[in-house]
Amino acid sequence: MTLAIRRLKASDADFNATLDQLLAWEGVSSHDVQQRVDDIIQQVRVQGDTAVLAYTQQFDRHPATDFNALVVSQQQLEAAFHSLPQARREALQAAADRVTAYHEHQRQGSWEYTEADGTLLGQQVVPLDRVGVYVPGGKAAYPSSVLMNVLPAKVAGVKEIIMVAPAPGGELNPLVLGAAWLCGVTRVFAIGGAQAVAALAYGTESVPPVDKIVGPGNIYVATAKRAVFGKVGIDMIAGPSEILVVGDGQTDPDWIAMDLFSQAEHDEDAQSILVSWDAAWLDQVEASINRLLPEMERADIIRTSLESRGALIQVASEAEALDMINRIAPEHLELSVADPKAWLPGIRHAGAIFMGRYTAEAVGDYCAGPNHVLPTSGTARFSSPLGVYDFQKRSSLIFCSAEGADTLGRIAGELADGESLTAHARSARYRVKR
Ligand code: HSO
Ligand code: ZN
Repeated sequence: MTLAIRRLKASDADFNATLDQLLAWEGVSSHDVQQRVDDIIQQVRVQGDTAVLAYTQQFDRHPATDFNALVVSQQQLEAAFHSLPQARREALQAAADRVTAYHEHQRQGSWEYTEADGTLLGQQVVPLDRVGVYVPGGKAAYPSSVLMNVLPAKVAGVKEIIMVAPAPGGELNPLVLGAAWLCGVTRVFAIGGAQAVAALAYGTESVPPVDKIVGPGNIYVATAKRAVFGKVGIDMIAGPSEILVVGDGQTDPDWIAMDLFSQAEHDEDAQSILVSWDAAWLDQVEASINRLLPEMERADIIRTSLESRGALIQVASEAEALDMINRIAPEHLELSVADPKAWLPGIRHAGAIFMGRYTAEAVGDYCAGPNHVLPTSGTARFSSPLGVYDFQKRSSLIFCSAEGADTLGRIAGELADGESLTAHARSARYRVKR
């Protein structure tokens, strides 16, 4: 059965409306989900471990009868790591080293400068104290995501990293545990869902409260993260995975078909779009898609994703392709063209840019080095990949010399008078030389 992926032409009269519809993604949760999540959070706040255990028994069918059975020890993590085949362990290690090396470039330092009168101004950068990392269960239990969420926090200097991961039926994924051990996660709890997010945000007898929660999750987790935001920081609310490939028609169509599959196989709502000004090549890629699809383990997911949210778009020119990039603001952009560097000055919105024919987006998911937690659903217009800066924060530094206090005291006093804030004015003027 051939796959019915959309073929669109940017010159078609209804193209803009069709594209808008295709890109629309409603990540908002229903009123019903919100109420259940609020209820779970409330129960966890009041009853702590008892509530978390009860929900874990109910939702994850976890056999634990005591909260202690949900605590995963360092010995278990280490054993999980060593239970992996050697090649897998080495690949995890190589990926971890590369991700760490990349993120070390992101570390921001403190800075200061001194004005002529001796007044010093600056910024002191410190890591967050304690961070919670959510790792989903089931279909989306990715060890690579453990690396991508934990390692930037490590590089930032976060001392305590608390990981939560649901264990359906009591089963945890050994690759996830092994990755946690490799990254040096401080503590792991086999809990998930809104109850785990609530436990991390408010703390329980066993789970220490964290300062920020990162990591992807289902609608309950996303809704819970939104609900606890303010009490703790959160990273982002991630939508389904997306890839936009722009091709000049010179790359092997099989490679491109597989790149489109690679994100489509994440889930039915994932989005894979190909743009080119070479119509004959689009036909070839479509033929590759149809030939290769039956070979995929997740053929059904890929089919649904490509048919419901995928597209092959023919544009008139490179300039039109560039417009398309900035309009879509994709999570992943693959520039399968001869001179990808020449495109960079024009690209305003993209989470990660994969440059050239040899750069498969999939290597970025695992081991190139940059983070695979990226802005989705057009949020690349205003946000950036997860990074070390998400685990650092800044304090402003102000030191007034006696002379500086005089200069600044006069200015502040005048402005405070304008706001009728007498104490402000006087506080500043006390330090003004008489
Ligand atoms: N492409 C996903 C990350 C991932 N891929 C994990 C494979 N494993 C993020 O958009
Ligand atoms: Zn992926």
